Formats: sequence, structure tokens, C-alpha cells
Amino acid sequence: MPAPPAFLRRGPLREGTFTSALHEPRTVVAVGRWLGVALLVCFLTGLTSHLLQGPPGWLAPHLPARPVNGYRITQGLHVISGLAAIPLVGAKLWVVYPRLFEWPPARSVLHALERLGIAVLVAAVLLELFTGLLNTLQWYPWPFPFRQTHFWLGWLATGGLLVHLAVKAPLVASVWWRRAAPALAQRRAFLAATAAAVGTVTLVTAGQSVPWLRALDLLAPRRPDIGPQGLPVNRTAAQAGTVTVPVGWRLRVDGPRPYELTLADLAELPQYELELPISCVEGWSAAARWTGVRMADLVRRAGALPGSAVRVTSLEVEGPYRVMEMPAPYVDDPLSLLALRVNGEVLDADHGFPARVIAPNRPGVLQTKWVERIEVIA
Ligand SMILES: Nc1nc2c(c(=O)[nH]1)N[C@H]1C(S)=C(S)[C@@H](COP(=O)(O)O)O[C@H]1N2
Ligand SMILES: [Mo]
Repeated sequence: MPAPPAFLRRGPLREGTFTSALHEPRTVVAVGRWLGVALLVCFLTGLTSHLLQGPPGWLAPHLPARPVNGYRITQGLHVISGLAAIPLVGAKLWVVYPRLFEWPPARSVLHALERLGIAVLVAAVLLELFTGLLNTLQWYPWPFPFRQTHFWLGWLATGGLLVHLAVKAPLVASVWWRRAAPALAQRRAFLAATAAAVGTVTLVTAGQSVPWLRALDLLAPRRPDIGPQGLPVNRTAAQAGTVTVPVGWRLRVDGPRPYELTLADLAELPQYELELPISCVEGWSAAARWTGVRMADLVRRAGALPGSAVRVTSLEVEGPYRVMEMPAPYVDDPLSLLALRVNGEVLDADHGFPARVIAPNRPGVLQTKWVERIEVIA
């Protein structure tokens, strides 16, 4: 059989186009290890967030209301690991990009499938990190729903990553411990630069959830200590359609023995003061001192037994967080309040005046503001 013509053997690029000695497996594995850890942490914490935010029916009664700071920590880690993954993906792709011009593009059906898998993996990871980053900025320049898309892309990326690792396992194993002697100094510099990029990104953003890094919080969209009453606001009363509290507002509690309470009635009930964080899914979190009535006391008064779940409705006219369901473990927890005050003052309109929910180990989106009604549902 005659040899194929030269251009088919060589491909469109000249030999030696990619001159760096760093386009080699040992560097790929070094960066890939860090990236793998970041993506794994990001995936697991993301899954946690998804389940806490919208649990399937069978799971809801078992969600834990403790540890108090659980969601604050997992969601803080989610955003920290996701942001760290951005420079890591950049470094990883730079090390391997000459493979994009591999010639011939496919040596066999299997090889073609492997490359297709990598294309899906890279696309899923890039889109996942991009949508996540824009979400931390509350910017949604796309027509699809963020949370579902982010969730399924996460599975796609993780599945793609596992297949990729399985295919590359022999290669990874063969270089895992080996030192790349010829390019050692260059590699060290490259890895140090990558680490410095990751460290910088982390240090200037992690302060949005890590209190002792607050002073360095230069690039995160929010400072957790700036906002009315020393607490940031995700959606102001004006953004929520100028929530108007009717004159003579009453809290309505529906259950076996429904009743209504005025603000003065609520203030007469036993008040509890405790410190709980708002932990926004977008990455910031901040602790505050809340004062109010226990959720459990309110639903007991309506004749509901322990183990009841409730639905809470806001005065807000429309919005994805107008109605919230609270599973029994949160309702029964002595730390779950219908708060009337924050940091010693009556709630600001932007923090949910006249009353808002605050409960331990829950995403911020479920800490419903401007509450008007509580219904016992099960
Ligand atoms: N009714 C209602 N409650 C809401 C929201 C909302 O849009 N509508 N936003 C939630 C979100 S996303 C967060 S992070 C917290 C923020 O509470 P804060 O504004 O008091 O800090 O409120 C939650 N409660
Ligand atoms: Mo939020």
C-alpha cells in the first residue's frame, strides 16, 4: 500500500509548532490533580445546596437543621472551589491544547469517541464555571433557568471527568510519581504561577463568606458587613415590587386552629434572641443577631403536632421566593424564628419588615422576608 501523501501524515501545522517543554503528561497530571480536587469539592457542595434548596419529598422530612453553620460552610466552599477552578482550568487547557491539533484527528473509532468525550467535558466544565461565576454577580444573560441548568451541567461535567480519568488512568498512573527532570525549573515556575493565580483569586474573594478574610475581600460582589443594619441585601423591597405592608398587617397562621396576630400581639409572645447567618447561594454569608418568635410556638398555637411542615407566603407580589416550604426538622428546631428584629433594631424594609423567617442550616433563598402567612401542610 502506498504511503499517504505528506500533508495527511503531518497535518496543517509544522513540526515543532509547540515549543514549550511543558506540554507533557507530568505537568498535565500536576495541574489536573488540583483541578480534580476543586471540581470534586464544587460538585459535592453543589449537590448539597441543590438538595437543601429543593429536596425531593422523601428527603425533606430528614433534612438536618444542624450544624447551624452547615450551609454557610458548604456554600462558601462551593463558590471558593468554583472560583479556584477557573485559573486551574485555564492552566490545564494551556498545557494540553496542542493535542487539539493532533494529526490525524482520529486514529480509530475509539479514539474519535474519546476526543468527542473530551469536547463534551471541556464544554460542560467551561459553561458550568461561567454560569456559576455570573450567578455570583446575579447576572443572568441567558434564557434558561439557572439552577436546573447548573445542576445538570454539573452531572455532565462530573460524568465526563470520570470517563476521562478512566481512559487516562494508565497514563496518569505511569507519571504520578515521576519527576520530569529535563524541564524541572520551568515546570516549577509554571506550577508556582498557577498556584499564585489560584491563591490570589481565593484571597480576594473568599472574604465574602470567611470572616477573617474580610479585609481582603476586594473582588467579590459583596462585602458581608455592608448593607442596612450591617447586613447585605440580595433583593430589596423595591426590587421585589415595592412590597407594601398593609396598614393593620396581621400574620395569619393556618392549621387545625387558625388564628391571626397583629405586630403588637407578636411582640407580646415570648421572644428569643440568637445569632444565625444568612448564607446566600450566591456565595456571601453574614451572621446577625435576630430576635423574634419561635416557629414551633406559632405552629403549636395553631394546633399542629411536632413533626409538621409549613408553607410560608410573603407579601411580595411575585418572585421565585414568594412561597417557601419548611420541612418539620426546621419548624421544630428551637433556633428557627419568625424574626421581628435584627442586630437590635426593628427589621429594615429591605430585611423583611414586618417579619421574616430565619432558620439554621438553610440557604438564604429560603429565609423568606415580608411574611404574611404560615400554613401547616403536613
Ligand atoms: N420574599 C422574599 N424573601 C427573600 C428573598 C426574596 O427575593 N423574596 N430573597 C432571599 C435571598 S436570595 C436571600 S440571600 C435572603 C437575604 O436576606 P437579607 O436581604 O435580609 O440579607 O433573603 C431571602 N428572602
Ligand atoms: Mo440569596
